[in-house]
Amino acid sequence: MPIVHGFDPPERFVAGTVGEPGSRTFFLQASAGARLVSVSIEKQQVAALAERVDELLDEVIAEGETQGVVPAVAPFELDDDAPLSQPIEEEFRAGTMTLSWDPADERVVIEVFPIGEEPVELADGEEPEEVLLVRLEPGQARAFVKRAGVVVGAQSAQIVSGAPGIGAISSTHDQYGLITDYVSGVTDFDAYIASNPLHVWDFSVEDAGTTYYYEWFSNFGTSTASVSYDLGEVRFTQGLALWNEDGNGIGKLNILGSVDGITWTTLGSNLTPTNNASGVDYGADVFNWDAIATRYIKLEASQCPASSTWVGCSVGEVAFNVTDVPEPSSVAMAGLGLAVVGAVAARRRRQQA
Ligand SMILES: [Ca+2]
Ligand SMILES: [Ca+2]
Repeated sequence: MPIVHGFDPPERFVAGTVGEPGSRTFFLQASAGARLVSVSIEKQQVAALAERVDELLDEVIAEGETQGVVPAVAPFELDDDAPLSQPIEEEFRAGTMTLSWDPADERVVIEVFPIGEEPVELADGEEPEEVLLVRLEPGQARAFVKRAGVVVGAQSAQIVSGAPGIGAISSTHDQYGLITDYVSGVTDFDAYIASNPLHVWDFSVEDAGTTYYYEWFSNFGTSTASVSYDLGEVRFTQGLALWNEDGNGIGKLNILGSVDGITWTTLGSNLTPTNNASGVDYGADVFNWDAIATRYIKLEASQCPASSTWVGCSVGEVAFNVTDVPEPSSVAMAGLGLAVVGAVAARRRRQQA
């Protein structure tokens, strides 16, 4: 018989890290009472698990056959940004994981098998030596997902082609023009996008004699342009939100990612962002890819403008879906710093709104 580390439900089930950025080890950790089980896991597995748990709960809601409430997003009171519990003693390294819904108890059931002990690799009659079996209430499962996926803004941007253009490239990643702010590294990406956050259609605003830009346009006469965003450190990305400017938006889009800014991987090609109506506040298009370590993300825009007669490419805003598991201290720091930026942006929001 395998050793079953069972939790039904755990008091706590989180993914977290130990170590410095760049050499961090990821763990899944379940605990109840005095029992604490830690399983080491790859970043990619955390991302995949979080994504599939979210999808599973969405499907359960869509089927509408539960007695209890299955929350659409993580209940606020279940937020858990605390570090992993100590002592962290690795029980095993995670290999295959299974995910299912138990309709009788209304639990999300996660099984984690040790590497090399996956049921599919064992001969008939053999059993895995060990398994972590976690049965989560739906709210707990959403909270697990929330800890894993947040919206993040770039730290800086570089215009690769189409420079210098008109406006400010920084206004495409610092939340200027967004009607609903997010707290970078803290706000849940899916919940934020689900709220349909709009970007103002205006190009700029005057405030006390100073012009503040909301959008950036490439040089007049350019029907292609390229911009590279720097997340400031290697992050685990799985998508981005693009607010495609009204009028001079991007017709076709390629997205590339890189850890060093030299070697690029294609994350999306020949994409078609929404051709937003000119003179109307506009929402985001979300483009997803398989989670990958990236520091730089490049947009290659072509077939600009989407609808205007003024020849040029334009970006309203870009934000990234980051699915790593930041240390609580860095979450707090990022939240603090960007909350201040958000407050400034809000003050300078267009006057007529
Ligand atoms: Ca903007
Ligand atoms: Ca505009």
